[in-house]
Amino acid sequence: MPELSGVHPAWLPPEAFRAIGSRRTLVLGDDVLADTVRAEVAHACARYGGTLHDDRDGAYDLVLALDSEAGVGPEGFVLSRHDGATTVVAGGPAGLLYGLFEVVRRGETAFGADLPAEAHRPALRRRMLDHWDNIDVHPVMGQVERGYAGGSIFWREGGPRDLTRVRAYGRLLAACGINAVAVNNVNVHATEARLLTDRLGEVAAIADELRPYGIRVHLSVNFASPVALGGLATADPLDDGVRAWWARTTERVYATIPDFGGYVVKADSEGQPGPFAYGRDHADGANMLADALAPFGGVVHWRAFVYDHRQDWRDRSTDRARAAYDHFAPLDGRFRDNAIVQVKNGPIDFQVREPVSPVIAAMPDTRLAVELQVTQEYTGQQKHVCYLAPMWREVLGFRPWGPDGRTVADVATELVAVSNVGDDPYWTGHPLAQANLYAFGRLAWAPGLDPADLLDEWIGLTFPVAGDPGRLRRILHEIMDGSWRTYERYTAPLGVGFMVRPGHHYGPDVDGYEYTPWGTYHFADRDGVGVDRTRATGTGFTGQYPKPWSDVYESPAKCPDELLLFFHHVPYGHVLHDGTTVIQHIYDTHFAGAEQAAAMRDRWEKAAGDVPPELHARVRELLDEQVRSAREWRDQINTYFFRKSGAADAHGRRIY
Ligand code: GCW
Repeated sequence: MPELSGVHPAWLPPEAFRAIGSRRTLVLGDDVLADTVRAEVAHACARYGGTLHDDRDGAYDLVLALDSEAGVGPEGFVLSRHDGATTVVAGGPAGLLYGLFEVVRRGETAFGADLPAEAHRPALRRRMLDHWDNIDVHPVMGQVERGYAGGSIFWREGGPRDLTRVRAYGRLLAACGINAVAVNNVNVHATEARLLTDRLGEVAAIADELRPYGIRVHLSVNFASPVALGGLATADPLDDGVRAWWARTTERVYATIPDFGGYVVKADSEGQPGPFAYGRDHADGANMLADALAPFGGVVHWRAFVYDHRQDWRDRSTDRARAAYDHFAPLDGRFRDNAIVQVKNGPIDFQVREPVSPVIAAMPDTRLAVELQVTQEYTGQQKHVCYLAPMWREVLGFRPWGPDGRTVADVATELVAVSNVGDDPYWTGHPLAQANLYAFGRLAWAPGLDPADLLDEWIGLTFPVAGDPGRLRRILHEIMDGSWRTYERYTAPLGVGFMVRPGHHYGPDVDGYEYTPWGTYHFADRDGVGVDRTRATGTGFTGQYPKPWSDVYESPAKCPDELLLFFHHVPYGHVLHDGTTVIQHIYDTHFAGAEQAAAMRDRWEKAAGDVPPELHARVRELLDEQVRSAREWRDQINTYFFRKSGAADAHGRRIY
């Protein structure tokens, strides 16, 4: 448990271990993860005066032991307390580790009142973070694509870096339940492609650091590797030579990293190579890699983020929202068991508000991973406070087949997210963005958890307050609980997306993408705004949903307001369910959102004595930027729609 100088401890400051560290603890088990648990306890005891034991005969305050018959799976554990002893009985070594962190989370309460046996096990078997890290620094994208927290924690200036921090990272991830990490960008450039072959040692070194925390390493690979790295004439997935190349290459990977997790692939998407060049489909491509990985127990994550990024904006028949379903739904049933189709939560691209992707309900015979974006590409780029757990909770709890059907969390076999971590001292750039990383892991473990409770957990661990802990908690809840909706208010009205600056995606630019090839349009004209995706008169996208949603979304009267303009093109005078018109809603939400951003900044001032001064100053500076940016959004959006519609604000506020 490296304590790193100059690096914020996030949700594992030494104080988080106070309750354990001052007690007598018995740890039983003899594998690498049990060793980690022992090391954690020993470290805490050295600080707080408790003791670590390995002898069953004795009186202990905390017992952590293994029992494969516990009935909670290899990662689960049963927690209980009676007769003055708290017990964690784990189904496997990983359960021991997760049990320890559950006790950490509870702190003193874990050693208070008796607790009847509580079984804990993860809802999703793989809980994975994808890094979009490059080895080289890209002239436009920087080192981490869509990274807002500095450079990569894995590589610096073209080579591997000191990995001490990666061990600490693994520890943080294990403490919130994450068990897999893909280390490199899904856009696999020439240098990074070699991580599969002659630079594999760099991946092995990362795996060594993460292994003690139960985290397996995955690698993004370039589909054209047989050509680029192997010197073959083709990367055709049905070609015997190509298949043999992948089999050989994969065998070498496992010889070096025996617990390697598998490959992540972005194919035929935004210019990445894929099976289409050879007249093959995504199942052919994914299955070839799945076959290479199967003998070693590996998996391939094959991304469904496939669409035409060279669309002619004049072409009204192509709808980017339809693309993933059109490509993948017909392939259901054809993917191998160890090929996992990885679907973004929404049909477009991580916008602040999107419906749930219809692909999730369309592939009953395929293993699906749902992909979220923790890095805040479209949600304020870690300059804005935007606590995303409420959005993810909505996604995971969405019932594609209606109120009596299963949820997204029931359908998905795993949850993946794009990491928001870099080499920044606070890990995530914005110190409060740590909460998103924490909440992602916890929701992947237990999708039913309440976002406000998760925030509470995170606050309690991260800010051990000397003074009045209630005040800081209150302030952070006031700032963060509703921050996603606040961000939505001052940016994206009623499900319109992509009104951002092209390229870097920060700040407003209403028409920035309107006449581009990217397929992300709002179609605002003098009469109305929104995308007609109905079956009756539009692109037919609503038909990709099962009932009742195919009917709900089809009807402008039934469609939830927050998605109205995602599914319909309506006049500015269209009346929403709350009685306001669309244009008045745009004005009202943008004025309110900008005001709420300013109120966040005022609240934060009151926390000045409750957090370290540098952290307070960093957040204050960022809030200044958030307030400035929210005003800019307010004024550009309001002015744009005022000029288009000519409709005055009912309250006569200033529009330019
Ligand atoms: O959101 C978009 C990003 C790209 C990213 C792509 C993807 C890694 O703008 O930077 O590429 O999605 O998910 O593949």
